[in-house]
Amino acid sequence: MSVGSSPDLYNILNTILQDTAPHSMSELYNISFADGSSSVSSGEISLLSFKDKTINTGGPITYPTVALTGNSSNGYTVNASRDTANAYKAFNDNTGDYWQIGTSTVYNNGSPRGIYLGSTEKIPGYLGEWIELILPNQIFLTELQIYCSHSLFLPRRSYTFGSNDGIAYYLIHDSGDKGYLWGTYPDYNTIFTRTPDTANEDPYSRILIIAESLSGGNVMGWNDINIIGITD
Ligand SMILES: [Ca+2]
Repeated sequence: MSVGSSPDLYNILNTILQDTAPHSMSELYNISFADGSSSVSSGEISLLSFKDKTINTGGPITYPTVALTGNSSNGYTVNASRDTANAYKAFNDNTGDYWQIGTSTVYNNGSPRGIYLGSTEKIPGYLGEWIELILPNQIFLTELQIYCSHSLFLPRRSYTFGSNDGIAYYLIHDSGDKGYLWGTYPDYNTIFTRTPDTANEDPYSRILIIAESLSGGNVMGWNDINIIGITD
């Protein structure tokens, strides 16, 4: 649905109520606020939660917009190169658990620290373990954040691809080498920000992250990933 400039939730709800077309509660999942927060959860609407907030229409939205409870959850699907049973834990909004991207036999914990020892190569020419989020809608990626419990586990160099069919992948961003032990922990770290050229690039419903290198560690986890984007 389209809304006017600087709408508040009451206007949106009024629009829905007065519109003869059926509306799904899931439409409300995509509402984010200018202060960075977002709502709604589980189809429940709390008018209080929208009080005094400005709806950020057309602004960046953090995906998934709901905490995933499985690899196929709420219209989202998570795929990963390993530890597949726990892949969704990178998208469950719980920083107390994680998807295990590797161990010291996958990414070196000796010298040189964090280089990839495996042979996984989902995209020809890009070795490294990977995780992919399939969204229910297409987005133009604007930012990628990863929460790790130690800087060792953050990707040192990563490649982020977009796809709409799981077959053809397009490189969206090459982080370059961010250096040994970059970032803060335990915390969300911004892998990159970018300004999409929406007139000339395609939005994607699949976002794939390949980690070419980390900084090291014995058991490396990615506790939470925020995929941030705009829809138009
Ligand atoms: Ca988690």
